[in-house]
Amino acid sequence: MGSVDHTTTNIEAEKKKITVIFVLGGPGSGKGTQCANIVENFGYTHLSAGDLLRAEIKSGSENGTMIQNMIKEGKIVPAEVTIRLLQKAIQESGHEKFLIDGFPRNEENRASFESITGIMPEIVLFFDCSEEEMEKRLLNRNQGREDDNIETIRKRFNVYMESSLPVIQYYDTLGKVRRIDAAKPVDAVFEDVKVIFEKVAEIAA
Ligand code: UP5
Ligand code: MG
Repeated sequence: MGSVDHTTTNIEAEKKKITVIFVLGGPGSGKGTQCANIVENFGYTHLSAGDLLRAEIKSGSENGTMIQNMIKEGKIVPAEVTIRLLQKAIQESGHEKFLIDGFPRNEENRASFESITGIMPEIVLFFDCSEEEMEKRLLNRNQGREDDNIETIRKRFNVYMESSLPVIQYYDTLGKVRRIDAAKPVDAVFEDVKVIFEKVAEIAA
C-alpha cells in the first residue's frame, strides 16, 4: 500500500515530449535577461549552458580546470561535456519545455546534440546586436565574471563570428530562426519576444 510503481513511472517519463528552444546570440546580446522574462510569462525551464559550465567549475569536478581555461580564453568546451550537463539538468528538472541558452555554439555542439539526444529545436531565438553595444553591456555588467574583460570579450566575439553564427545560419536554412533586434531596451526586446512565444503557444495548442 502506498508504494510507487516505478515501472509505470519510468514509462510515463519516457512518454514525455521534450520541447527545446535554442536561445542564441552574441556575448552580451541579452540571452539570460530575456530567458528570465520568458520563464516568468511562458512557463519554460531555463538552462544556460554557460551557467551549467560555471557551476561545474565550482563543484570541483575533474573537468573544472579545463572548463575554466576554455572560458577564460573564450573557447568552446567539447560538446560531450556540455551535453552531459544539459541532459542531466533536463532529467533532474522533470519538466518538458526548455530554453537552452548559449548552446549550440559550433557545428560540433549542434551535430552532437542532435545525434545524442535526437532532439531538434522547435525554433531558434536569435538575439541580433552590434558588437559595440554588446561590448558596452559586458564591460558594465560587474558580476565578477572572469570572461568580462576586454581581452576575453574580443576573443568571445571572434569565436562567435567564426563558429556560432554559422550554426544560426544553418538553422535559418531550415526555417527555424526567429530574429530579434536585441539592441533595443530590455522591455522593448521582450515585447518582440512575446509575439514569437504567443505564436509558438498557439501552434502547440
Ligand atoms: N542587458 C541585457 N539586455 C539589455 C538591453 N536590451 N539593453 C541594455 N542592457 C541589457 O546581458 C548582459 C548585460 O547586458 C547584463 O548586464 C544585462 O543587464 C544587460 P545578459 O542577459 O547576461 O546577456 P547574455 O547574452 O546572456 O550574455 P553572456 O555574457 O551570458 O553571453 P555569452 O554567450 O558570452 O556567455 P555564456 O555564459 O553563454 O558562455 C560563456 C562561456 O562559456 C563561452 O564563452 C564559452 O567559453 C563557454 N561555453 C561553452 O564552451 N559552451 C557552451 O555551450 C556555452 C558556453
Ligand atoms: Mg548569459
